[in-house]
Amino acid sequence: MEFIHQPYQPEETIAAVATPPGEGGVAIIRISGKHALHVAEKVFSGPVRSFKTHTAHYGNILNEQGEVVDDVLIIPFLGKRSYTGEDTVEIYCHGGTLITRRVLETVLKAGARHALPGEFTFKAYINGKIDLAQAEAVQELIAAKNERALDAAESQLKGSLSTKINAFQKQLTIIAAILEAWVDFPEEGLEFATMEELASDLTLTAQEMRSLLQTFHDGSMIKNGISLCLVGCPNVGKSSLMNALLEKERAIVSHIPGTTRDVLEDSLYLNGLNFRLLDTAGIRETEEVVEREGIRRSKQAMAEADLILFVLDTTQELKNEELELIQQLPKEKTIAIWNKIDKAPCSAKAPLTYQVEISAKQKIGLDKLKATIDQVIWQKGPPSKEEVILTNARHKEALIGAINSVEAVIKGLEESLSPEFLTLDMRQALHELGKIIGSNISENILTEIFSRFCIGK
Ligand SMILES: Nc1nc2c(ncn2[C@@H]2O[C@H](COP(=O)(O)OP(=O)(O)OP(=O)(O)O)[C@@H](O)[C@H]2O)c(=O)[nH]1
Ligand SMILES: [Mg+2]
Repeated sequence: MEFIHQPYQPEETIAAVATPPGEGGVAIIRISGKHALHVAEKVFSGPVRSFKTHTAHYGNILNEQGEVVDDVLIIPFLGKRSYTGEDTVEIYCHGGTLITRRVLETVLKAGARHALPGEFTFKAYINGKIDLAQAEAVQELIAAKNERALDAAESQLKGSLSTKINAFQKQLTIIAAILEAWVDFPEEGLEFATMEELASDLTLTAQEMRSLLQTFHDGSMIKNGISLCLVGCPNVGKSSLMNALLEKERAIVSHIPGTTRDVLEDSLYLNGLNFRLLDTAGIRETEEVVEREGIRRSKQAMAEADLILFVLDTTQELKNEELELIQQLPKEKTIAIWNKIDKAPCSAKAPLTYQVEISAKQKIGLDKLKATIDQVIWQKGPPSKEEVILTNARHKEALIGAINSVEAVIKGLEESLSPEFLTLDMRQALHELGKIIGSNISENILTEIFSRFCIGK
């Protein structure tokens, strides 16, 4: 992205519409930079430079000819006390597409440059208001599709992840310093700690880093949604259950076995999370070409699913196909669903950990099913609002890199490797951690991160 590269001048004053495009009650135009007050004073009917920070003032936006463009509210945010960490002025104008554009054009004519996507947040980052992990959290906050993703992004924006990474850096820096001293003054030996002490400190840090890494599983479910796949023999009621969960007639239901031929997909919002619900063709032996292809797709969807809803018919004996399926299904992510309990009480049981009895047709037992889905997803209980969870693949990669380097140092200490080698790995570990919060980050990565933002943010 061009603003990361030369001739980018961070002191340039930029402006953009900060609210989404389209019509609304109010639109906000944000001006940020050294000359933000000067630009605002040129277009506003009042003495902007004499306004106190964080105070609202009513007046008019005037064009070069002195004609009124719109009547607005204007708020200056001075110095460090702004989103970007530099003088910022926000103009609250009427929220029409045309009027907003006119106000923005007037501001640009007065000397501001149109901001690039993510440039306000980029300024906040280079002005030290936030670190890189927090800047990325801004993007995740805007893109959050469910309550939990929003909680995770909010906590990351407040700096919870950064605090944790800082703590790791601190612990590793102390050990790195001891090792570096050892390299510089080998004759003095390891002065401040024994090899065993260093190895045990590092092991502890590596353990903490690994537990943060483990949160990525939850983090990516929260952020990217969870795939939930309905499987079973024909006619057991998979499509009926899909419709019951979605509360609409999405899939065709009939008494003829083999009704569903293809994988059907819809989105479902449940317990604060986003799901992709998949209905599949009933699995059975068949020579029919289309149905065979449907069944192949069922098995593929099943293999890729995060969670499997294995539907069984309470009124029928377990079939051979079902017994075979039970053998193949991953127990930790499968829920056996005994359907049609309105017709007969459930007597059979399958050797699976999670079992629920329902009637898709009469909508009985659905709450119990939803609770079981929750239970299977959060095997160790759902993360609390305060818990730091890793949601970003870039952070995960860097953390893995750091853990590998720390483990190399531990191994090196155990094998009494020369300290020069150990310091190299220590530096690498610190470098990897630095990538997460942006203390040593390449231009390419910055470009990649900020180009995902929208203009005005
Ligand atoms: N009594 C009763 N009938 C049900 C229930 N759920 C489904 N059915 C009936 O069972 C038949 C099959 O339902 P579907 O939902 O089409 O079954 P399916 O598993 O999708 O079948 P295929 O698409 O052929 O694999 C229909 O006649 C449904 O009305 C239930 O809870 N109780
Ligand atoms: Mg079906």
